[in-house]
Amino acid sequence: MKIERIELRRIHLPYVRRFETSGWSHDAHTGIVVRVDAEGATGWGESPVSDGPWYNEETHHTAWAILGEFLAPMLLAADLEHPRQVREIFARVRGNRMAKAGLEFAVWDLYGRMQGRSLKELLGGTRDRIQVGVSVPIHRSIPELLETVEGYLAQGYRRVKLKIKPGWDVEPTRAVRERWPELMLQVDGNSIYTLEHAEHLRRLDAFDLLLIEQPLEHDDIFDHAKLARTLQTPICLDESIVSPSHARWAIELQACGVINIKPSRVGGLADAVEIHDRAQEAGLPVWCGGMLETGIGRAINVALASLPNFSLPGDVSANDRYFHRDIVVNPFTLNPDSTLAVPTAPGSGAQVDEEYLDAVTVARAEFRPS
Ligand code: NPG
Repeated sequence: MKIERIELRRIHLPYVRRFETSGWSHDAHTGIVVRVDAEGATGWGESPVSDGPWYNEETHHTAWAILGEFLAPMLLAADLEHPRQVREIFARVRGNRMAKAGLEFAVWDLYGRMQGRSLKELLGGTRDRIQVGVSVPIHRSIPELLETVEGYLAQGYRRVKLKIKPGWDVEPTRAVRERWPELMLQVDGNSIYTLEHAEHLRRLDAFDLLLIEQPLEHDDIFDHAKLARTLQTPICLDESIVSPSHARWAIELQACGVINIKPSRVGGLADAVEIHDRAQEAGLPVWCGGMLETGIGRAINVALASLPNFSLPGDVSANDRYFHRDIVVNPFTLNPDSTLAVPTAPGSGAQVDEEYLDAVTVARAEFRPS
C-alpha cells in the first residue's frame, strides 16, 4: 500500500474546564490531527501536543515541523504491507514521538478500515469494555476538590487520580480518602519531586493508594528505583518510559511496579504493544494514560486498553469530560460500571465530524508523493 495524501491540521478545541498539573495548565486542546488517504480509504490520527514543552519536549510547532519536513515525506516514499512497519520507516528520526505517533495511528486506522477489521482485533485486544477513571487537576481549595470528585463519582467514575505537587499533596489526598474510604485512588506528581522529598512522599503510604505516578524527573529511572525501595505504595512510571528499552530498564532496576502506557508518548501503537507485552512477562500491570485527546486519539487509546494486561483503570474518560462538542460524531459514553465500550467497527471506529473539524482548524498543510 502506498499513501497517496497526508493532511495535517492544527486545531484549537476548548476544554470543558481548565486542566492544571504540577507544572502547567491548559484551557484548550491545541494538537495536530493527521489524515492519510490511500486507495479510496481514509485513516485518522492525532498528535496530542500542546503549546509548550511542559510534559515532554514536543510542542505543536515542533511536531508540525517534524511531520512536514521529515515524517510525511518518509511515509509517502514507502510501500507498506502492515502498519507495524511505520516505526522502522521513522527510525532514523530521533525522539519526536508524538509527531511519529500521529501518523502511525492514522496508518493503523487506514489499514483497519481497508481490511474491515477493528483496531482492537488488529492489536490483539481481548476486552469488550475497558475500565476507566478520571484525572482530577490541581484545585485552589480542598472543598472545591471534594465537590469536583463528588461530581465525577455521581457520573459513575469509580477510580480517581489526583494531580499533586508540594503544598498540594498529603492534605488533599487525605481529604479525598477520608470522604471515600473505598474509592480506587491514585496520585500523579508529573516529575515535580526530588529524592529529598522521599520522607514527605512516604506520608502518602497512609492512604491506600493504587500507585504514585512519576514523582521524580521526567527522564529518570535510577532515582525512582531508589525511591521505590523506601515506599510501600507502588511507583508508576509515565514520562520516563518512552520506549520498550526504557520499560526493560525500569523493570530490571525495579524502578516501578506499574507502567502507564500512552501510545502517543512512546511513538505509536507498535511500541505501546511491545511495552505491554514486556510488562506482562515481568508480572507488572499496565494502564492506559491520557493526553486529553480528541475523539480520534481517544478511540486509539480505548482499542489499546482492550489488551489483556491493561488491568488497572485508564485515564480514558468519556468525551464529554473534556469537550462540550468533540470532532467525532460518535463520542464514548460512560457505562454505569465505570467502563467504555471498545469499538468493533473497522479501524479505530472514530467517525470524524469533518464540518466541526473544519470549524476548529487553525492551520492546514497537505503533502503528496514527490
Ligand atoms: O484524562 O486524558 C486525560 C488526562 C490524564 O492526567 C492526565 N494526563 O500527566 O498524565 C498526565 C496528564 C497530561 C495531560 C499530560 C495533558 C500532558 C498533557
